[in-house]
Amino acid sequence: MNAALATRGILRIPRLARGYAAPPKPHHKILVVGGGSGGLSVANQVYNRFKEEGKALGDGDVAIVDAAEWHSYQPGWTLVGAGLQSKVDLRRRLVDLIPAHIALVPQNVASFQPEFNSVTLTTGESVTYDSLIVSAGMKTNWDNIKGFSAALADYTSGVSSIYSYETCDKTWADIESFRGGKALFTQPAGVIKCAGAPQKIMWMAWDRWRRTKRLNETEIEFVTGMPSMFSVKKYSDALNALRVKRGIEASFEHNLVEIDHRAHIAKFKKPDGEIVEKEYTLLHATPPMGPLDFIKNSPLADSVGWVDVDQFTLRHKKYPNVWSLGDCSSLPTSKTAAAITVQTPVLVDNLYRVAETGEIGGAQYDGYTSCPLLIGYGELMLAEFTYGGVPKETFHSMLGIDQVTPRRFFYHLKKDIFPLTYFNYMTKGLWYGPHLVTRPKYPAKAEVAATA
Ligand code: UQ1
Repeated sequence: MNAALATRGILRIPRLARGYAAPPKPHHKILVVGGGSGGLSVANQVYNRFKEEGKALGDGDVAIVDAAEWHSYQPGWTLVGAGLQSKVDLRRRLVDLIPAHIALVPQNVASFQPEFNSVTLTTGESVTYDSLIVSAGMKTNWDNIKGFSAALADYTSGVSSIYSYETCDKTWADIESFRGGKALFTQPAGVIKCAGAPQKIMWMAWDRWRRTKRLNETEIEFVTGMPSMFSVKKYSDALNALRVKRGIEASFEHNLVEIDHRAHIAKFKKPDGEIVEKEYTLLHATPPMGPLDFIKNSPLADSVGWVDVDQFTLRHKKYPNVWSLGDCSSLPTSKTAAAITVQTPVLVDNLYRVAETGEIGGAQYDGYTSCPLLIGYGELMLAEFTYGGVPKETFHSMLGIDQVTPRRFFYHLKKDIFPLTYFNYMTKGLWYGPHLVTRPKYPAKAEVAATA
């Protein structure tokens, strides 16, 4: 274990930026676009896999393209909003997370030229590759809600969001300074990352106000653009029952479109176009999200703007040396870090076999994703499911536990274990989610349509 990384943030040992990464070159064998959870995991796993097979790549053969100075553990922002974590402990300088054998191209991509195995950077330079892996994340469209940015910038507004590093601590400040009134928690219509987070922060606020005896003067409402509490019926039913039990109101298919933070009014649009106004004292809002423009406007995109990959192999449908995982991909599952832990080894196995034999192997992604639903201090419902919203619960198969029942152990997984495993294992390519630290093995050839 890298002692410097492991202890940073816990013992708070200050240290200088180290600049581990190898320097960029005009051509890299494997070019990874994005230095987030997916990019770091996949770059390291690809390098490690070639090495394990005795085909070690040279220093800088694998490169990550990303201009970001910081890399954030985004699943931790809910913990910050709930007062359980300090946000500075949840980020690292990106360059410090990249080992000496992987290069960092500290620029952003402007466009893709897959016919020429080339990407063009915002500087105008191009970089070529043998294989391209796109793991660039998704865009947060703050400005699609009128008045949102102005409300966030005013510290007296009572409006906050856990969906950015800058604003996640405002959420906790607002929860703590709340003295009763109406609290609204919103979720937009459409695809967002971690679709459970908009309600996790509501459950935590409810529990905080319960413990500090502020619930009597308080009305809470979950106002969501979606038709239900959650996309998987099993968990959705349980969450809805919990909502009723806790006396929380709900409005479904109400999409936040405008915040007037001087008047303390939020405006919602219903599917029929009707605008509904709600007054609030505290508003936790979730911005709408979507594909990044440089991907949407590229030949790699599907009709929506996601990188158009096969949902099982993660290989691009048109360009065979292009792969994608994580939030920017077209994979029809819920966008989470947990999903990336299962997508990464599948992508790596397929890329490795294609590079070595020219033929794809039998590694197939089943759509696994997870949503650790914080519902209070010491309580968490651990949703895990595959394509089609079919539950696939790790601790059910191991111990026969139904994960719809909240547990303290799940809470400690989310609060204490996952942040540690993230920086010590996942960003180094050593974490396989429900498989822990054991790399899953896949058949060399695709089994014919898995005959039942
Ligand atoms: C996981 O591996 C992971 O990454 C560190 C998470 O953090 C965001 C998760 O939320 C989950 C659920 C997993 C999956 C791991 C297990 C042991 C179920």
